[in-house]
Amino acid sequence: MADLNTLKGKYLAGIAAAADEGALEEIRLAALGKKGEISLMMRELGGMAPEARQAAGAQLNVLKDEIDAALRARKAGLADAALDARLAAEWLDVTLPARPRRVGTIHPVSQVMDEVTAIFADMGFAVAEGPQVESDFFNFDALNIAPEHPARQEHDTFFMARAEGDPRPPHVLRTHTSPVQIRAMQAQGAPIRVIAPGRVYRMDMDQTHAPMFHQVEGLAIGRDISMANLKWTLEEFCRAFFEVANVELRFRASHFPFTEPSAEVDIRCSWAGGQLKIGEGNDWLEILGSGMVHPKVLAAAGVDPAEWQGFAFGMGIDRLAMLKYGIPDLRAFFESDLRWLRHYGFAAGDVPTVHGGLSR
Ligand code: 2NL
Repeated sequence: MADLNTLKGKYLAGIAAAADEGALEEIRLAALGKKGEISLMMRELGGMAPEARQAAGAQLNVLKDEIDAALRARKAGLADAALDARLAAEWLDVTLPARPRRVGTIHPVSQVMDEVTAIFADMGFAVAEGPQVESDFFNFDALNIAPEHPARQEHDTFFMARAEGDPRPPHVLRTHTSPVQIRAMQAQGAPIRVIAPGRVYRMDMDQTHAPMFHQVEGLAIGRDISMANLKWTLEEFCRAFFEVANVELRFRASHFPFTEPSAEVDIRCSWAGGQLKIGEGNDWLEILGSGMVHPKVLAAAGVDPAEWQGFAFGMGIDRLAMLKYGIPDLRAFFESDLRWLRHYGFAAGDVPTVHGGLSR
């Protein structure tokens, strides 16, 4: 029988030198496999004399256990080393701040809507909404826009289809959000303070006009609300919206069927160097239309004009967004160009508030 110490030395050296699990398995098969060296020697015990068999058997069993233990220890050592290597290679500092990755952006029109809403909410105005397909009555009649009034053509209204022979006037895509305020007055009565932001539609399409655009109208009705309250409200709005301490407004006499008197409002600005600065310079920029709500409009909305009066105003959101954020072309607003949206869009988490800042 081969010298067991030589065998032991050979296998333990092999095990110590094995570089991976595959090499260990080869050694196990060579020693302890069915046809392994130790297993064959065990089989030879059968032909031995009883005393010799007992001594050799015990020695072989010891050797077998030693090799087995060495295999297990080396296997565990290799696994530990592999884990250590992975831990060293794949470490990650989970305390590092996350890299912010924006998923989509807030469109400048939505941003300005949110800003305007936040400013007027701060002054006690509720937000009202209404249908975009509106009846002839709410879009025109209730607003003192008579059937033959030129505004009905000027507006270039989108009319909905009617069944042939239906004598009723067709519904329209609302040309302003005023009908929302008529509905709010009908539902709530006076006193009332609401703004109505939303989409409006007019048949118009060029560099500065789109067939769908956005408007915010505002309405404040009370027992003694005057033009003075209108002026303060609009000044306060402009200060907050344009984020400048000083604004100067100019009221120009104008005409709307739904207000009397009516005024268009300009804001002092400078275009020096092609850049708009609000509150300084010698230019004037028209930003909105306004006036005292016409008594006929109050009456059409179920509010007694002998008891109640108030102001209303309307402004275009898209143009305000272009002015405030330096956006040159209106048509890009509705093209859904991702590069444009990433450039002009706002982070979704930055909700505008009057106290926390409107835009960053
Ligand atoms: C403009 C002018 C204006 C109004 C809208 C209004 C609403 C009701 C009653 C009376 Cl319910 N008026 N809205 C008043 C004056 C002007 O808009 O240039 N908008 C872009």
